Amino acid sequence: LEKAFSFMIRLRIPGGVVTPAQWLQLDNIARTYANGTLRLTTRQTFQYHGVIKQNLKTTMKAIDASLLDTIAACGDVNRNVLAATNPRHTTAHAAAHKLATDLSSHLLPKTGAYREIWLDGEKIAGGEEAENEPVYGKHYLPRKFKTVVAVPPDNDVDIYAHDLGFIAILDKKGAIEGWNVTIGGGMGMTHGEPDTYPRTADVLGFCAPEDAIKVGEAVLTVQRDWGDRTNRKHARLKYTVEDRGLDAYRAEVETRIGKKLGAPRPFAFDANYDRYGWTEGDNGRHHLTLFVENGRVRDIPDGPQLLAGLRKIAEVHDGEFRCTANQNVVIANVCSEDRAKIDALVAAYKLTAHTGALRRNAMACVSLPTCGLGLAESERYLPTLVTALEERLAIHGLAEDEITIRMTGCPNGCARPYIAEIGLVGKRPEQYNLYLGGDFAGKRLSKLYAEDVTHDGIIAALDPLFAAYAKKRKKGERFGNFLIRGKYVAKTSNGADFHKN
Ligand code: SRM
Ligand code: SF4
Repeated sequence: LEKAFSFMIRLRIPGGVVTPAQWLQLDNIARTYANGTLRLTTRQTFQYHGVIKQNLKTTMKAIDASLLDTIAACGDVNRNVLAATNPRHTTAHAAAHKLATDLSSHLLPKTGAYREIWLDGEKIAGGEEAENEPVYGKHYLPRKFKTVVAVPPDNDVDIYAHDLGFIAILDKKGAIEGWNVTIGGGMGMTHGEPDTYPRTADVLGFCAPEDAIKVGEAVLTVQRDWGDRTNRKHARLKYTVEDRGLDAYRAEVETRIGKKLGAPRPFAFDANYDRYGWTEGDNGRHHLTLFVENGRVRDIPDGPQLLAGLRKIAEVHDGEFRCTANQNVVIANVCSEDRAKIDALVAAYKLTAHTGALRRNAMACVSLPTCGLGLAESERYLPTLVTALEERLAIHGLAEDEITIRMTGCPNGCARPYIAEIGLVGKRPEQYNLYLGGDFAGKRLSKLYAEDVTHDGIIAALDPLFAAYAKKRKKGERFGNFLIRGKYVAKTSNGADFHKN
């Protein structure tokens, strides 16, 4: 008798946009083949958990029938490409989404193995030969590679956490003048191994719109050729930049594209959160951003009925759904006349229940029970911790203050904890390392503040800092910045000094 293996499946959805028809199909797959939940991830897509081995192929075919796929959602390739979601819906947002989908298609492995294995496709002769993989060659990349596209002032895609990024630079009319290109961000590290560290990306230069794909490909192929293939813990692009230097990397990219990059243009990010509630886009259509606690779309008795509610919305909605990189969902492109209908469903299914300021800015990775790498709870525990912290915040008059808090069950950093104002990283069951001093826009790395803390220890560590913040902050000063100014924690300039105190 074979063991009852169960699997996680991750979709590729560049820019995170799905139609209502696709949402209904995804919802149906969750209830038929997975554990009855849809999991929005920190990279604008969905995961299914609990798909048993005998249902794998049927599930993959159902995903294919919804015109979606899982190609390159995992592996040493360019992963799902993120695009700015916050639905101000300007022409720049449309351009960001287009660049994300174009990059995703251009950097997709060309192998026919996916169709052969999962969709009963014919074997394509020579399908995996190097000549058929013009970008990846025979050996693919040394490690995973992640790309995002941002539109300032929103940094909702957390551009500083990714291998490759494009920042929209706009002209006076709001059209895309070109892109600032970033390289060398990444979160993963290993406890007790200071040679591994998170790193925030650097700005490499500026490129014209027509060069963006070429530049993206060149950044990827330099990493393909220069990345460390002897040590997986040192194989991400962030270490290649540290080892070779930003100037050498830029020079090699310029050689490969046959021209110089421009000097970076000015830009400013003010937040990496999602702007909740209704917003109106340039085209007069409306967009509703809804909070989804830790991305888990499910029905909670007496709480939000996210799975049922979003299904009902999908049945009547004629715009689209947008997944955010903060594990939330936007009901996008709603005409004025339909807003009341959507609002009624949001109320009927309690979709905006339980959303205090700290919770709205909280993110947890999956961790236990499905993640084999989890050292401590994350998704199942963070809500309880947030409830306790919100009580303390309320006592200090900070209940409505936006502070980012992120938790992961291990140091791999799947919820990007090292660029949050409060970061908690699992060490062992019920014990976490507490990192502080990231900023609200996700630009600065945090620093280790307390080691091996339990639930009570976390509250005991944070409570006096909340009290001091309430009393001594300057007008408009964010929590992370306050902690640095007050010298409660040392500032981290970049990855190499992440572990230094
Ligand atoms: Fe992640 C591995 C979940 C975003 C860094 N990540 C994993 C695996 C597949 C565990 C494994 O390898 O066995 C986790 C599956 C758990 C489960 O049960 O579902 C997992 N990662 C996730 C998700 C679902 C977290 C979430 O709660 O949303 C995110 C899915 C993203 C997606 O849709 O593609 C997710 N992972 C991230 C991010 C954030 C990001 O990319 O913006 C990071 C940090 C950024 C980075 O890559 O530097 C991240 N995941 C890792 C790493 C460490 C990589 C490294 O360079 O050291 C691993 C482990 C590995 O690659 O060896 C990992
Ligand atoms: Fe798993 Fe660690 Fe990623 Fe959390 S951070 S999902 S525990 S690999």
